[in-house]
Amino acid sequence: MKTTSGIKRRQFVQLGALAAGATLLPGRALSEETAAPTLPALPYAFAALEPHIDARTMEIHHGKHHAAYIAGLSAALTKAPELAKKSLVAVLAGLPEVADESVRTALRNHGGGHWNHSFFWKTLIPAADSGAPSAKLDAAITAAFGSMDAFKKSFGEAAAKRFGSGWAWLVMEKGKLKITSTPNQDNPLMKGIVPDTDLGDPLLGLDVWEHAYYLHYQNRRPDYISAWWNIVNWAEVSNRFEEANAGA
Ligand code: MN3
Repeated sequence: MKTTSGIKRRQFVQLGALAAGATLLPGRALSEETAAPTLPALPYAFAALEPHIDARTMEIHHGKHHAAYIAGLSAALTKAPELAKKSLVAVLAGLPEVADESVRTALRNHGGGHWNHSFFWKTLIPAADSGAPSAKLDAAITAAFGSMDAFKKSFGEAAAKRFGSGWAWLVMEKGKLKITSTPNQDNPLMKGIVPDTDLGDPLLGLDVWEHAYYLHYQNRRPDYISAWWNIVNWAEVSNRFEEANAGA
């Protein structure tokens, strides 16, 4: 398979009418042009991730929460039309340069929310198709964390320890894998917003906002985290690893 750099690939998440692609799932084919970001379709049915994530949670998470980030991002872009010409990744990486604080905050929260959720939907797949990491990714995880089990334990701890709302991430930075965690809708692309030590190419991200699990798991976040491993799309994560390697 022909590989592309991580940067090139992430540029598929485009923001505005002048960008050729208004479809917003990373890597999705470009098909239509719109003036504002739109909600990407889920690549599976709401019920497809059961019993690990229930259909109602998916329906609300995608149709209400993700939609709200898109509405907020669209509203922010009307106040910063020059940014609508850029890729979302470029906007997120350039947040400190946005002078207007209310626009910057809206882009951080809603632009981050849109990117994170587009990434999250593609990170998931019905359990029967979850698969396994590629041999190269498996070897890199073992080299970095000792074993796959040790990696899952550390990642799960990062997700469980995140106080309040946020995300746990596996990222690649300068050829090295690391586990990070960010609050709210921040992510490892937000240079100048999150600590430099938390930056990198995201390979895997877990949403630990209560809206992601509360209907089914209530306060049992650790149960959600351990169930979530059953529906990780390892082929997608392995592709991201290849692309991050190619772009490193
Ligand atoms: Mn969410």
